[in-house]
Amino acid sequence: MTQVTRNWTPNHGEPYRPVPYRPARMPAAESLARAAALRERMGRRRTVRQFAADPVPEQVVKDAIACAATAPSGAHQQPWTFVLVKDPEVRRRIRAAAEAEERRSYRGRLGEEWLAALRPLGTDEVKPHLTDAPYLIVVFRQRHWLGADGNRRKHYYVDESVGIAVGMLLSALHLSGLAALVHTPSPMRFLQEVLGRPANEKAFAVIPVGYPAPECEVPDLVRKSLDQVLVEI
Ligand code: IYR
Repeated sequence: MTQVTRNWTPNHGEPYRPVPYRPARMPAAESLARAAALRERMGRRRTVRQFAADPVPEQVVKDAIACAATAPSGAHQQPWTFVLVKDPEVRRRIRAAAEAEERRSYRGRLGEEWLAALRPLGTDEVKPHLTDAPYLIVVFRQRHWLGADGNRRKHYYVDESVGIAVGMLLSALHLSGLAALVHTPSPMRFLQEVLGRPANEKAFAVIPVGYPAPECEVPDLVRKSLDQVLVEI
């Protein structure tokens, strides 16, 4: 596959015109109330591995992707593509290829230290969520783009930018009432082939999206407290 996304330079390389940005200042009391409510709601987000086959309103998923695509990015290059996989046959192909890679990973490729880190979560090479969830969002990072002269041009801070966008995607999905899982089969090259993405795009994560299955269980894990993650100076 030699085709490369022909992308556009932000603003065609011209300086952006400054425009006023004057969002109404939120009163502190409202900020405090919203922040506390958001903290509580985000605290209830859980990674789900058992999905119901029930359909999900497609527009909710598309709106969440549109939210993700508002993420800040290096040089505003927006180096991402979100492939929304609805076709059950394509999901089956992705599952088969992912499980083949994961079998090799769990049977030795990960190494003992990595396997030990995963053991408390009980993950294994069987990935039913890839076919049970009604949608898969496969996120690709664009490592470079193709300039008008046909030469490759670098994108900057690609992993950071795409990571931020995925964080925003997970938040948007959760706040819209949907469950998700960030799945990172390794190596992920098969995704580029199955989904026919151009050579400049590399898969970043596969994100099954749907409702939790009625029998869904999650590990009773503990998050670090604010004290443990926040340093004030
Ligand atoms: N990609 C494998 C292994 C895996 C790795 C990490 I780090 C996890 O947090 C979970 C799983 C898998 O998806 O099973």
